[in-house]
Amino acid sequence: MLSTEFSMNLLSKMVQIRAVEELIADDFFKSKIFSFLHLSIGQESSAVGVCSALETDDLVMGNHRSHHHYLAKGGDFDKMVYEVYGDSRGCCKGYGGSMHMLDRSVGFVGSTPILGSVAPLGTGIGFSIKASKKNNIAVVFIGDGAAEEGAFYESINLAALMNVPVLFVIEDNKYSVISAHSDRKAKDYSYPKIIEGLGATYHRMEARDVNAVSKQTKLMKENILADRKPAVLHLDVVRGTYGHSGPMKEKAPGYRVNDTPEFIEANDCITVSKDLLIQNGVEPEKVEALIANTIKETEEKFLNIRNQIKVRI
Ligand SMILES: Cc1ncc(C[n+]2csc(CCOP(=O)(O)OP(=O)(O)O)c2C)c(N)n1
Repeated sequence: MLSTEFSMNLLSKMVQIRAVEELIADDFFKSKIFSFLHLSIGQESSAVGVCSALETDDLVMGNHRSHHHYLAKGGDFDKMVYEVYGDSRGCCKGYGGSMHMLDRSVGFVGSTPILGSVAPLGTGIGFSIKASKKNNIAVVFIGDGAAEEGAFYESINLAALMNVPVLFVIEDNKYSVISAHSDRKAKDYSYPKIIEGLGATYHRMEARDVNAVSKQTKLMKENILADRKPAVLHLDVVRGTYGHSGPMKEKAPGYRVNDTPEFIEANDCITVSKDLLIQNGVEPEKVEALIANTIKETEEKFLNIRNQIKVRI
């Protein structure tokens, strides 16, 4: 059972991530953000839940959509905002932009937008952890589209062969840009058959409840360390109303036929996690105050940084 304080912290972290991404999206056209932008809005619970079960020395990598991974692992807020704007005070000195998050001090060892590349990197990082005899794991976040790259399967195979402590987290928002699973996968495609067939443990769940994600990650980390066997945590997430990339909201896009506004709202991870806290006895006023304070603090912090941005051209 997770403590109320722990669950409130998870909610606050998700709210912080969403608030800063909404501010960045709003500012995108008004200012000179040259970076590509992939928002994690709607998917915050996967990053926050997973990272809440990790220690600093568990090394995490993300992909092209990684603001939430970076902040959830404890990455420096100011350096992230600077990086998105191309400012030299950013976490990659402003050279990388939104798709290149990095904060080694908290065990966030990078994000890479080359789809699938994160998988072999994750196995390599896991191997370095094994070689240094630490009781930690590597964790890589990979989208459902990127998890179709051959490199993903090779990396699981190698990790299983060499007993590498690595957790691959598939963040499955159902789409690869605008292609749904049914457009991309053979009819009988089976995640468990493929992944377990390669020698890894496989678990699939919805990521709406951040606490459930946290508990499952903790369990899988323990098993990886005990069995010295890689694992795949397959998280079903619901992307918010923003498009695949960029700062624009999509209005009833043809490719997201089942993701009606009502469905997206009902499955929103912040709403679901907030409602669960209240159902478990936390006073609604306390939860609302936490959310309001987090948004206010995030806005103040963001504006403070935003006003000092020097754009690198
Ligand atoms: C090797 C490679 N091919 C194509 C792209 C262009 N691209 C960027 S994101 C993306 C879709 C990724 O889908 P998924 O992995 O499911 O992640 P999501 O964007 O849904 O979070 C594509 C095709 C790329 N970055 N790298």
